[in-house]
Amino acid sequence: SKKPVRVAVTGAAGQIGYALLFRIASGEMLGKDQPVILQLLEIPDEKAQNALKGVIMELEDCAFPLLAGIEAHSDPMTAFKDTDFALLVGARPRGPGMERSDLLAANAQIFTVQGKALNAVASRNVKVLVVGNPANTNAYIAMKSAPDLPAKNFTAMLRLDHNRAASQIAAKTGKAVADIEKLAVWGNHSPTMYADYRYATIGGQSVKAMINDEQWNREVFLPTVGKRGAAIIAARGLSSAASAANAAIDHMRDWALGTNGKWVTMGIPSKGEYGIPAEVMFGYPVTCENGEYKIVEGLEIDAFSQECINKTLNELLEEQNGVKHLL
Ligand code: NAX
Repeated sequence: SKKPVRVAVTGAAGQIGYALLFRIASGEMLGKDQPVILQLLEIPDEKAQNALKGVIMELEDCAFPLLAGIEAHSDPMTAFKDTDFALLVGARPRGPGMERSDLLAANAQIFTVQGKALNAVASRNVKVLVVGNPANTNAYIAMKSAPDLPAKNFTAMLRLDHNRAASQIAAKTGKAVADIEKLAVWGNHSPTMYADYRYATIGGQSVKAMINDEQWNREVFLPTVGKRGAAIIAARGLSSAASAANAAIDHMRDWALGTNGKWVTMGIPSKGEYGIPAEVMFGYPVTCENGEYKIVEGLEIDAFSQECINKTLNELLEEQNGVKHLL
């Protein structure tokens, strides 16, 4: 049987953590033949550490055959030791009266510390996924704080936006979500993201031609996908957790095990593709093979798409500028 791999998860006692850990431990992320050791990080706060203990008791009680070990941590320097995968879910939420700049600064603090810890103790091949918001900028900060690790190992979660877009398209066309290919989401994980179905196909047929309604694209589809998180908060009284955890599983599984040529969306550091400045953590269509992602290149960007991409890029550059002095 395979040697266990180490999977670190931060914010492990939070609501995404609760929807995520059991699926990782059951083999849904890395395969039904891959044992895992969970290295769970929570803040030192007694309440959080107690909650983490409770989650660990439940993980134990599942008696997962693939779960080769569970560790509880309050320090990233031990939580990230030799880790092969790191899912950075824990972040500072926006409190009442908190300015955007305060939120950026609080998260910059967390992700500088965690980036440095990864740099110091993680496996040199660690695959990092940042879920905690602002996800792209937090991933950028962690990457910049880990100069000894390859920049390409740091990614941000755009997969929830991708999956939301796919489900809206399936509903609109009456087709199966599993049959949608070549969907892309560009930019920031925020309402400015640009979900782009111009190249998408279902059963080889063009989705754009099938829908044939540019007004629906601009006035219904894009706002629905962009504001889906807010719609879920309004309905549920809590932010999306199960769908976010599911997207994190999808992101890591596809990165590690490959997509068989299928396009997925990942937030990754730009190397200048599509005119995005280098190092910006940007949502791109990618394919994955042998543990590496590759940007789908050569897509034509029309005027409307360029406008959308510029908008989400400008927002990201603003966020990045807001934290530059803290790095
Ligand atoms: P919760 O507040 O339920 O859980 C967060 C947990 O993180 C808490 O238990 C907290 O103690 C812990 N935490 C905070 N700072 C930490 C640190 N420095 N080290 C370790 N643990 C720490 O939030 P939850 O609903 O689980 O959401 C987590 C994050 O995901 C939030 O930032 C949220 O905005 C973000 N999301 C990102 C999404 C994406 O697509 N990228 C979608 C879903 C979600 O909104």
